[in-house]
Amino acid sequence: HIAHSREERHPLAKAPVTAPPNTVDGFVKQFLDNLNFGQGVALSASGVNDQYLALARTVRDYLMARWLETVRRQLVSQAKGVCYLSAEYLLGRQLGNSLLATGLEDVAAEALAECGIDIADLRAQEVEPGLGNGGLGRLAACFIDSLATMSVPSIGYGIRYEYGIFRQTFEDGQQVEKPDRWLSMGSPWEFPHPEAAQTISFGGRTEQYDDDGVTRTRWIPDWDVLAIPYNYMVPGYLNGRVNTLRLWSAQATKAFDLRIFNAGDYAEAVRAQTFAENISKVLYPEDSTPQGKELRLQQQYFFAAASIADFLDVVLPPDYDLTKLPDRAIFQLNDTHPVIAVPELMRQLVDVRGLEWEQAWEITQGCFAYTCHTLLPEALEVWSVDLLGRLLPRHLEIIYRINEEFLAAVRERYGDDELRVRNMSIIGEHPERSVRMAHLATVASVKVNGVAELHSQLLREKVLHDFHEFYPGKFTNVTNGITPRRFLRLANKSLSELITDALGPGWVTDLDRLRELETYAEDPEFRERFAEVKASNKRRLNRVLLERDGLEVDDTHMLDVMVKRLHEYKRQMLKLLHIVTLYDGIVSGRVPISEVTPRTFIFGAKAAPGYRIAKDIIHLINKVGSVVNADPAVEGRLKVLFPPNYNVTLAERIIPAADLSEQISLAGKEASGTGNMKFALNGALTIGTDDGANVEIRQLVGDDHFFLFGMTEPEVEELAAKGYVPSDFYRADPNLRSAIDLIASGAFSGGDRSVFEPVISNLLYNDRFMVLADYAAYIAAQERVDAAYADADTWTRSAILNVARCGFFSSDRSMRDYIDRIWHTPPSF
Ligand code: GPV
Repeated sequence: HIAHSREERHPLAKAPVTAPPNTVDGFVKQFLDNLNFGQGVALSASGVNDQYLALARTVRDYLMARWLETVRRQLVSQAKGVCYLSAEYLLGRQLGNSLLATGLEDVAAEALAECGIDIADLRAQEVEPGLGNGGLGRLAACFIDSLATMSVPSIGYGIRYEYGIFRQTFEDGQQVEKPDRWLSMGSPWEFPHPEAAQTISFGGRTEQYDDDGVTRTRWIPDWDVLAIPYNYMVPGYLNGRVNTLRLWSAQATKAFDLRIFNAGDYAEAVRAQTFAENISKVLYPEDSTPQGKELRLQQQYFFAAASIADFLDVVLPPDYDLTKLPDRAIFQLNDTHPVIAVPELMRQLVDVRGLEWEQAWEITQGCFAYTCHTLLPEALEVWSVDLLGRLLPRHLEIIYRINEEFLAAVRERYGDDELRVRNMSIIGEHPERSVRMAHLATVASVKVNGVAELHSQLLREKVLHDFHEFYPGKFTNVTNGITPRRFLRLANKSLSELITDALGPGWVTDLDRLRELETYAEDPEFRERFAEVKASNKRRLNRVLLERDGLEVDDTHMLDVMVKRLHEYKRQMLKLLHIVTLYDGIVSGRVPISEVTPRTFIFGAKAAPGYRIAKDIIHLINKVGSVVNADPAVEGRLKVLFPPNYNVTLAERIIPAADLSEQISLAGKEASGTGNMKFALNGALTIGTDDGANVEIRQLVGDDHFFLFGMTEPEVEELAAKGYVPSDFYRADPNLRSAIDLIASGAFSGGDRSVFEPVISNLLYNDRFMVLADYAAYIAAQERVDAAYADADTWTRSAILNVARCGFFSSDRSMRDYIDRIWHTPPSF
């Protein structure tokens, strides 16, 4: 246990911990101390990495008093708090955010300048912790930022992957993955606590035993590993609060070596260690498409069990009355990845702490809430009973019993409606017997939420329809959000200054205040300043991409951006067909070059390493780019840029520079999207389908300031029902046919027609996400974009209105919704 209320003996320890003086001199002293005593180098002998690490530790020192105080107050108040359980946190760089949260940006820059150091060089040294794949992981990072800023008692639990999302490189236009060695240059933001390790067990069998006349079950596992907590600070914005993110790292136990491997064999013992430590070695790079790998289930149980044990044993005071747990904690399940925490809490309560099953189940059902992030059937996690039973035999028994009682209740309600029972069962039978984690999560949770209005509606009406009927009131919506600290204030300093000039400070934590910009949209001088901000962000992006990748961004071009994971349903192919159509128009002579709006297209996208067609599409984008960019007939009016390794750091540079935001998923497939919000808040206009949070963006900004196109979700359903034949669209539309034929002809593959044949036949004969069906509408919408962009001043007005009307998408608002509808955890101090 944390030293729960121990009297400090030394008078110095009784005094509150204080931060170093908030002055340039104070900062210099702390920095030099960290450099000399922490890094062990003199300033004159120090390199950039030494200096970066010393700077990081200095900012940390300023946060420390607040962190200790936050922990102390929570210990005293025992207020209800949120345990956010997430397998991913896509944090982005820490230094800039910490300087912002402490209000030290200017002091630090000046202090370092006095030491002859440009702080920008040190910022550039930081390798971002890429402990997530995409939207889901970034959402978790935004949420913990908002919780800290809103002073909500909360702790984030997750995995400290030694290797985060792979570093993407291109070789001859094809994606090649390199390991992300993010820890190799030092990790100044983390605090390991080996003394607070938890032992996590796996495998073995269960047995029943007699406990004073009561039959109980115990689990006799085969092997175990240690879970070592690493704490990270989560600073609130200028509010003196610092919450905790606790990430678990796997380490071998002695018992482990003995049990599975022969003692005395040194090489075997080391192999055992490697085996154990594999658990937190690497982030699985599949976004929305779980592969059902054993190591992944190990990861999930590892962090879920460590987090539950940590909360019960370390965070709660000793002898806590566990029947009160629902008044003290809510475990928020970020998708199904942590759902194994449900049977784990049951096991803790029943097997370890001796509660009755019924009582334990009531507690458990009061402590969990589940967020679903998808509609794609292949993204709904299932674990084969075989695998789960081998790895976690006791948990499988618990899941079976939960299911038995649940299905009994279903039968009681509906009679012997066996079809319904089969559809709702936590256990699926086809193609193999497996545990449906979304069903388990739904049964166990107080609330189930989708992540945008349309998504929540489709969950209720389709994916989890039977559950909605069975548990009316359990389902709710919380539309996603993004933190305005990182994605506006930090990423777009010039726009932030313009906003502050107009509105004064305060909007950063009260984003609805951006509404007040509406009147400024009518002010020509303000519009001019806004346009200059956009242009300067393009120039900054040009500098970044030039240095990073040797790519050039022309600040007179419209910047048309599609950045997100590469997924067929997101339809990067549709964007590419637009580009090929424009190019085809020029080279065929159908469109005079003078009529082509100069555009730079930027793509950013990683593909899961085993996702063949996604990698082919990356290859094709790069090849189209090489041809278009080099063709003199284009006269530089079209440029296709695909900087490799799109990540949070690059997003912070690209998004503020964008004019046009591409949000073109097939309606009904993108649960929410969050990039869409980041672009709109930074003054890009959206071209988008009626999908995910696009729907809400359009409702807020208005149809005149949003380029809507494509089928609606019901229209998609209708087309699917009557039988979608993509080649019909190919035959009927000469522009589409010509663009596809151009790719098929080998024009982008040195004449080799075989290279992109799989992409082409996938489009013509499969096209699961109906790219061809939406092509004509998309091209027409892009023509409306060109026409609108021709009137620069009107475009700028629309851009300002996008900023003014998107305050709703602050993750502070998302957190308020979770608090009001699900958590009931009021702010604390
Ligand atoms: I499931 N999402 C993700 O990034 N990874 C996943 O494994 C799954 C969902 C995304 C959705 O695709 C986005 O629409 C959504 O905005 C995001 O989660 C956050 O909710």
